[in-house]
Amino acid sequence: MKNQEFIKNKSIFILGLGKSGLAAAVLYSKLGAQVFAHDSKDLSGSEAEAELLNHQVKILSQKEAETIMESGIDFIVKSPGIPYHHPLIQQAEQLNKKVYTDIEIAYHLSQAPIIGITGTNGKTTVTTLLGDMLNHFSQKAYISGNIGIPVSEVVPKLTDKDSFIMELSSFQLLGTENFKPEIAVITNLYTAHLDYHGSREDYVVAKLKLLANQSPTDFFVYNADSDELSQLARLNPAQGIPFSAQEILDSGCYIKESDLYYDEEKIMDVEDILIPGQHNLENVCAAVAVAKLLEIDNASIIQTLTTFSGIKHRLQYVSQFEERKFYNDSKATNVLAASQALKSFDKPILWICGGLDRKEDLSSLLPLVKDHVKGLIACGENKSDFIELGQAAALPFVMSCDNLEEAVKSAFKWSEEEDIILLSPASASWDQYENFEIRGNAFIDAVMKLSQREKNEEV
Ligand code: UMA
Repeated sequence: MKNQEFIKNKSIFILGLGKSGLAAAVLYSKLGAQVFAHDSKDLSGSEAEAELLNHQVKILSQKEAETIMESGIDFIVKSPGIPYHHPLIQQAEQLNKKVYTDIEIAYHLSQAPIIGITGTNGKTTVTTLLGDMLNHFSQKAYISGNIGIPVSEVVPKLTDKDSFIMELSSFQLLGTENFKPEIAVITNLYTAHLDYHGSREDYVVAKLKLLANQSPTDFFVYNADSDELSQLARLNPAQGIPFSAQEILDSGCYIKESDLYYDEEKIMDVEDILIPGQHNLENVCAAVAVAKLLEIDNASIIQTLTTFSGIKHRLQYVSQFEERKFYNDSKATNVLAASQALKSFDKPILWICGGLDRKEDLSSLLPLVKDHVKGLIACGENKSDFIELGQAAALPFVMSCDNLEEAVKSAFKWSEEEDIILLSPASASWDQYENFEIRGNAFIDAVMKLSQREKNEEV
């Protein structure tokens, strides 16, 4: 690790001891800092407490934390989700102490160049695709950040031959000062996290900290379908690399006549890309643009795009059986997410839907159901609302089920070759499952059972 003097012999206060705070406290302590930490949760007897004590981290109460803040803390590293109106942050700011997030420190320490990926949607997919492409190319890629792997766990492993791929949230970016990625990626900019940022303007300001320190030797990979991002690319000193899933571009990554291109070169047929949906084409273009900048060969790019079946539970390809494709979109816990899924296929869908009854208005789904769905199988607490929706769309097959195993069996019975069998509940899972992951796994199990049973019957 470079610049270790940034940490050594410093007094650092860590606010929040979730995944990222815990990893940061341990790392800074190993690098010779005196580390104080506070969490509003009582950690007594936990594994986290044992690990912190093992690394000489002092866990403080709120009162003790207020006192220590007055007496010689060099800077604060806070968990990304803790708001700036937190009393200890307010106190730190009054005392003119710097308040960082872990990515600022990781930037100072990293031997490897940073690829920073943000955006409202798609950042996890782009991060994962890119990591996979780099790994196929036999270069070591380390993915980290908002994807669930704290940057402080990864930074000690890096050499200058590696790539440090970070998925970055607006919360993380807000706590940066000198942070600078060699390659910055913004997938898109909508509106999110208003409860934290207060306004779209402030949310965008946080996201754009990604570009704040870039210079002409750096790169900015941006979605050219967004006027806002295209304008930013003109203003940013870094070299702009556009991508588009809608327009043919003069350079960068784009789709032309059903083929995926980078600059003048055809990379592959879009048809061979495994993850479905227009939104995923955008993610693919973003990842390919970065891959080409890193000089990853086309074979590695193609290998990823023909085998990567999606982030688990987000329009995840499960399997193909008797010419039907099965997709698990259990993460679609609301109407908007399910409508994206329905739009993603140009083949008829047998749609398994329903879950916790939040009295959501389903009417915006009606045109999509009419255009894309051939059969609707509703499970869960709100199944009667989905049945009504299926009837309003005059679908030939509409039925309710008690569980996913039954639903998968019925969907298969009604399906024909080339059809899509999709779980996209448009509802939360808590009526029948502990969380959406367990629901998605139940769907995958049901698909596996079905294919096994049908195969046994054939024998
Ligand atoms: N806490 C306090 N005081 C408070 C509030 C919270 O002490 O007033 C404590 C909590 O008790 C908790 C800790 O602070 O122990 C914060 O835990 P956390 O779960 O919020 O954070 P981490 O476990 O460190 O996880 C963070 C990211 N969480 C958030 O940004 C909210 C994770 O992103 C990230 O994967 C992880 O670091 C590793 O880098 C998650 C996320 O939800 C997936 N991100 C948001 C999103 O994707 O929309 C931005």
